[in-house]
Amino acid sequence: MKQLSELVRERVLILDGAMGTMIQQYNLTEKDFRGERFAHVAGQMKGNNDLLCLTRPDVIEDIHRKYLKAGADIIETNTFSSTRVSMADYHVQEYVREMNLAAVKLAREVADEFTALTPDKPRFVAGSVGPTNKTCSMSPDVNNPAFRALTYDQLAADYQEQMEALLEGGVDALLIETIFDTLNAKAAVFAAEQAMQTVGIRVPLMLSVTVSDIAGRTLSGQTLDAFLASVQHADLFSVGLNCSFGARQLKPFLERLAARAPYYISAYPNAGLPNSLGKYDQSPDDMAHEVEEYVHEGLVNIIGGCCGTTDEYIARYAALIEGVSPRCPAPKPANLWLSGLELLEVKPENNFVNVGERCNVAGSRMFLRLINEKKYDEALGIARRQVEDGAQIIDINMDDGLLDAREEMTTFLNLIASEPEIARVPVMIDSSKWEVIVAGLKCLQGKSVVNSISLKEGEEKFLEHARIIKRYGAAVVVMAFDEQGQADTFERKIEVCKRAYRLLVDKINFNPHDIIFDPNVLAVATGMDEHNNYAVDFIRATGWIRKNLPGAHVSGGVSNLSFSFRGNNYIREAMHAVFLYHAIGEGMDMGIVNPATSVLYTDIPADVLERIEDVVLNRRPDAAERLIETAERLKAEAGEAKGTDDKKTASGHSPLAWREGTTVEDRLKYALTKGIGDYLEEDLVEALKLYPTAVSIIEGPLMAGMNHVGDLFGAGKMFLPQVVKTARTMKKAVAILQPVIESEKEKGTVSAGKVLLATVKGDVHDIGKNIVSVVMACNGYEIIDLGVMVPAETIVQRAVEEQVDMIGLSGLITPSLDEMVHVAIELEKAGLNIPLLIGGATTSQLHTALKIAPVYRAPVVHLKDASQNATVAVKLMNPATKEELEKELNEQYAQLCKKNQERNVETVSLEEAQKNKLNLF
Ligand code: THG
Repeated sequence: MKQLSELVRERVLILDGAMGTMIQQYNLTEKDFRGERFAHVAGQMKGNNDLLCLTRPDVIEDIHRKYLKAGADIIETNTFSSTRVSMADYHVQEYVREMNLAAVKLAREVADEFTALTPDKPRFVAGSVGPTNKTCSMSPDVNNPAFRALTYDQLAADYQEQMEALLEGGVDALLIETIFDTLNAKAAVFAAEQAMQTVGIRVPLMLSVTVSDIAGRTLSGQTLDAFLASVQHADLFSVGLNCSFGARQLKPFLERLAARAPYYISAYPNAGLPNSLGKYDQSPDDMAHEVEEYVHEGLVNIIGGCCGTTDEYIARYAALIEGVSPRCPAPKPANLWLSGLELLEVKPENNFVNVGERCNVAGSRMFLRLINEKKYDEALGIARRQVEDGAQIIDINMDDGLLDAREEMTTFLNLIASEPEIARVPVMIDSSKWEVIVAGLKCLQGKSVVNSISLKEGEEKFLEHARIIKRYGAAVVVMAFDEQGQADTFERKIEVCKRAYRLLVDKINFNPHDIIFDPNVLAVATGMDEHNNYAVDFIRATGWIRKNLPGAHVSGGVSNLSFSFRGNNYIREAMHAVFLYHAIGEGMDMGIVNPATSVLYTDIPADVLERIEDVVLNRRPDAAERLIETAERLKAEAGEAKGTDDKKTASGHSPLAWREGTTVEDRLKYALTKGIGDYLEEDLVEALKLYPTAVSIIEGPLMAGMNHVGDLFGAGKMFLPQVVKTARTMKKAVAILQPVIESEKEKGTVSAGKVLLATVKGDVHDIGKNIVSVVMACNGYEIIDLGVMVPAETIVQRAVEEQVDMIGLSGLITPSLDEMVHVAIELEKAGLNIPLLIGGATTSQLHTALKIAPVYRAPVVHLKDASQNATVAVKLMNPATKEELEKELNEQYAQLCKKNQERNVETVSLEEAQKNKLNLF
């Protein structure tokens, strides 16, 4: 029988369609989901599709059979959420192993049955592994962006448990799908390797990403190029895209992926975009028509369907692939790929990559002080400034005797993850402590650089560490140290680097492009003759490495060179410029530097240049003395003139154009959009003089800023982490205004209110709701978050007890729409008149108008995305604006109902789907 890896070279393969859409057709009840066995488990079980493998195996088997009949070559196990962490929502986490085993058995038996009928068309089973219900890269806690609901280790352990069962059960491939956070995906890839090793079976590994905005980024903010760099270490069979949008809208992103990915490409889009009632109503023929373009343009190797697709859709595919030769994977990258939220490709032609050195407790007194005092905002400012100044990577070092380096590294990297302007670039994890490096690797969704490893403790330790780095998917700086110590001559440097290279490449198959040699930049002009040739030896070794160790890069800590000239920044910077000029000429393509340096090689006066080159190139024995002389002369001349550093604030934002000659409204809007908190205090003090109350500042300029953010987001010009960051800035602004609001309250002025939030019964998706909670809390509302799967009775009861001002209902899946209607009916029955906010991917204004608003007397507002909540809430809190809003809503709803009678189904535009994005999860 042919293997998957053979067949994929012969033709385009067909994957099955959605499991959830099919299950819905069986109209199963709570009882079906529970069976006898889970009759007494608390909470609701309806919606726990994976449990059906145990309670209604006949249904799942039937679905598999339908997809195989429709022509699927590969069917997926019904295990998308069969991990401990996801199943804990239903209190059945103890059964995950059994669920996975049962799921494979069901799929395996039907697939084998079909293979036996047509042995020339073998059928395969892919173990479905979803993203889980938690994200490793974002904090669900408003007050603590460094917090994580789930750690890499917990997640990897849960994945491993699931994957071991899938492998033991006999899957032909593992499909890690609907990836929205690359750190989750990296934990899954890590777990897959562990599981395959433990079980002793290797199967092809398939990844499938879901993009969540029209700019083609993942929910955690990465571009697809950056994603590819992040998973480059994995031995992948295929990558692809699923869910997100319909086939047409997904195509540009698929093209992007197919152009770069050296793997087979899969695509399984939704059946178009959801309509206003949350249904996918693209017809099988329409969808097939769009997927046909993928096939005929040679974009794909594997096609299938996601939300809204059924066996009818898949049945159309066989005709599409006939006679079409499959796509060949793109060539393997011949450059170093690194990533933060964006890709950094280190190519020969872009000659030099700046690594910012300033986030180093050993290399910056200011940074050390800030970390010691836990002033993380300001410490982040140093990182942000470096990126603004042109750093393409930032080095982070927390090695200090009095710090818990591991904890500080974790905290700082988690904080960076919520700062999109910083997280844009890759991180270099700088530590001499191995456990700090590993802790760092577990925090980063991008492909980072480990700084560093060396042969100083021998080959075994060196290779052990390199293997682990490879498994976590990072590049590595190798210092030219060995058992004898630091290599300080040309001969020693090349000997050590050559040995390290051969070990890495030959013994453990380390990607040569991922190796960055550091032949040791050591201080010159120290007064010791043995040190005079250090720079020359470094530069020569650089040339040798670049010629003789193909693929490898050369970097170094440039500022070390000038330690003898501490206190004279101009001479130091000029020395660095001279050193880099010569080293880059020999092929040094990275360097740890102060990116704010302003001295250019060509600007150094001839006389000074000559003396510096005498030192750097070791051209005369008295070079050091002569340079010291020059340094002293320059210092005397410069007098009090100090370094350039003082002009900027610690946070890294120069007091720039945006603050000058602009109105306070403009400045507040700018600060909110960019997420800059530094000047809020002074701007708000100014605003308080112009506005009657603190609340009116929130409602006015601050809300205008938030609305602007909403617009930019809707237009695909901002992505989620940026929005979350602006919400945090809003929180800061509200916190500054809080004391004033309190005093206004005493005087009887209205303030923010109390909001109850809940994901409705039957639904466990809460990322969108949590974002709403962050945004509202940032706007000064008191949030009572009831969590997920909340029954209507609980919502009514708590709303009464807590005397809330409004209730927000969230849901992702289609059945939640009905549940929301149910909640509204219960609120009505209880005689309540508390406004209702409706949000979530499948919700729509039309559904709200047709189904929810009519059953409840209070205003029911549909919100397209989280950024709207605060604006609407403000209106609801003020009786006058509330009345206005109610009138507006009534008119809008009446119109919608009328229009709907005329034209039954209305499909949302891509822009609208995009606006829904915040509620996608
Ligand atoms: N190779 C590799 N990694 C490294 C180094 C290296 N990491 C650390 C270091 N060396 C590179 N980073 C710095 C950072 C700051 C300085 C030097 C190297 C520096 N700082 C000022 C000083 O000490 O005078 C401090 C200034 C201040 O306190 O603000 O020079 O070689 N792989």
